[in-house]
Amino acid sequence: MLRSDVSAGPARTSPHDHGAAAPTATRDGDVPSDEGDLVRLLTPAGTRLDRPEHDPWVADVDDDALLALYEDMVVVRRFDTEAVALQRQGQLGLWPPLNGQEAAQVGSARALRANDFVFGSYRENGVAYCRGATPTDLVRVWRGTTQSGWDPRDLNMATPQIVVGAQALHATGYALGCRLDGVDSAVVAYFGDGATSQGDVHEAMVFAASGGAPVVFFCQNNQWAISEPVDLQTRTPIATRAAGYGFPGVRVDGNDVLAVLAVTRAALDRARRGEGPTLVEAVTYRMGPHTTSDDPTRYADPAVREHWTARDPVTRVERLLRARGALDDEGARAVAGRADAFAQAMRDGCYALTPPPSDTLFDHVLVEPTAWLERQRREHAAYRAMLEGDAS
Ligand SMILES: Cc1ncc(C[n+]2csc(CCOP(=O)(O)OP(=O)(O)O)c2C)c(N)n1
Ligand SMILES: [Mg+2]
Repeated sequence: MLRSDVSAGPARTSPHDHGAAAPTATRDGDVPSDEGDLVRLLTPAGTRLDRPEHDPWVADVDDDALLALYEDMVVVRRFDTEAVALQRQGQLGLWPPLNGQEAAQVGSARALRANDFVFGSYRENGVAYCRGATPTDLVRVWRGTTQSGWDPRDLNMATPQIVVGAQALHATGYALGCRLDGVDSAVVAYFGDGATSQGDVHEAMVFAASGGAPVVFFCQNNQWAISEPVDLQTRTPIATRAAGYGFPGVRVDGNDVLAVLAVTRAALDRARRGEGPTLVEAVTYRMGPHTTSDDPTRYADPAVREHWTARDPVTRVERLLRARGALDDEGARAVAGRADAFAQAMRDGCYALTPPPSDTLFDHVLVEPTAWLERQRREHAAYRAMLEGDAS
């Protein structure tokens, strides 16, 4: 059972007592097909479960559609690995890995329509990929050559938010605007378990409930806020908090792409029907560091990581596809080849990004220049000239 299943449970007893109990293998060595109150449609062994309440939401997902979800996850994992390598090689300043969270991101993002709008944190690069970000879009900000990686209007997705939880407010505001405009768009706010401790997220939920905003609050509970475990931050499952705001909350196996797709589609549909927000808690695990600046070996228990390795989001879909005869070695190699090509394009695009002139920093601060800003621009130019004079 997941630790955050325990409502009002006791405080953590050791720094390693977090995230998951010891794995309980079944006789055939599989992990349990059911875990607590999680919505799950696909077991870690790749067995499709019958869940009459949720099945209709994914009734259209045939083998081809499942293959597409599998390929999305393989590509996302592959470019995430490439970005980490680029950072280690000094080509990116920082990267927030999403390893382990592929199903949560792909399943939810593929539930969206083109005219829906997404507000994410810094970790939603898998979502950005599904929204149509190019390989280069994904690294622009992390290389530090621009202040935003893409034009939000092109992807209907805001650029990464670093201020933890702030995007929940932006999402609620945008969703209230959609309602006032009478348009058929819904909004998703992505944030982490740690962000639910922020006042911004609370305020966003209060306003969304009051205004019946067509917004889905999608919490990826990856069990960590940097090195802070989730069970320090909440004594109840995060999804149960929704009841206090007066809208539904659902806990889903965040490593099950089908279940995530189903519950997100249902929540978006509810939003579009004018019935207001839903909180989705996708229970997953951050398999890597918080960012490339972090060292989780100082605080994360390797046994817990093993527990989650047995619940890998990509492996279970691959198992189902192979069992159905929809994927063989040759097919898997072809998918891996396309993932490699995307990663190579990301690397090539990264190398081609050159720093802009440093005084462009001042260009987008305010729409109309002010004397104060112009003075700073002049001072900066003088400083640069002094450095260049020193160098010659
Ligand atoms: C308002 C604010 N406080 C603190 C930070 C520093 N910070 C960056 S990420 C992070 C943890 C967020 O954890 P969570 O919401 O679970 O998201 P995850 O990183 O796990 O995806 C913190 C505390 C910040 N960026 N913004
Ligand atoms: Mg987290």
